[in-house]
Amino acid sequence: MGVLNVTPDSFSDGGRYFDPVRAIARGRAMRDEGADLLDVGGESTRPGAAPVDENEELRRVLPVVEALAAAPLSVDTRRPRVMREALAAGASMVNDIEALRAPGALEALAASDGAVCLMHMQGTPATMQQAPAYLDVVAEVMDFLRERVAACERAGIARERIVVDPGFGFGKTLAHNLELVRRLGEFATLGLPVVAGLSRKSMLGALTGRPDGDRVAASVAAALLAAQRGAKILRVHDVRETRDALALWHALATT
Ligand code: HH2
Repeated sequence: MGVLNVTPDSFSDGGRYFDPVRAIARGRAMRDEGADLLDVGGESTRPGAAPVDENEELRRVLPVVEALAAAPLSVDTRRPRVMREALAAGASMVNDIEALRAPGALEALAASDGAVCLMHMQGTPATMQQAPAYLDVVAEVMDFLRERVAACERAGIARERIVVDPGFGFGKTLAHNLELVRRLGEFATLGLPVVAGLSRKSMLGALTGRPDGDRVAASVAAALLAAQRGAKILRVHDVRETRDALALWHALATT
């Protein structure tokens, strides 16, 4: 899954693809590099980010979704209206960091045949990194995801349409993130495809001492480690480099 942030302020690529023409070109380039899915977002959710106006979010994402929706594409949003309009414009999946908790979000998905990525987050982007706390981060994240899957099923969204994501960096300390990577294999018990989004995140900066523009090597390593622990969808900025690493692992696994 290639990350396409149509925002002026995303943490690692904010502003680079804010112009829709550049965003569309970047989406096509990521597909050429081997992305099976693009994730188009119009609102930064980096720690401390302020919410974006709904009309502004639509203005950012819709032209890009329309231009790229001939192949699989998800829209990264928490807003039911953006979900509905993006699905109507051809998006095949909604990627929601709030796991469809906004009023009307379950209904927006249920009224479509789109897929959904349910992500765990403790708190909100504005405050989530202030004091994240868990007794057992893996158990609590899995309990939350189980509950959201059940809510989806009650709303009429079949399991076949659902993927889950532990939400690296969303209300988690470095120790929590490392524990989630270490025990990512346990998420297989949910019986659904697992998404892992570690690309360029601050935990990689904390471990390497590198700024967000210089975390490609750590990101590729993180993606590979997540894949080896069972992640089926890797949310990455650096598609070509991640593909190369996966090619090596697959060759070793299949020869
Ligand atoms: N991470 C970000 C945004 N959306 N969605 C899922 N499912 N999983 C993630 O880990 C995830 C996500 C944050 O990264 P990015 O889009 O690069 O930055 P920003 O939120 O600043 O736009």
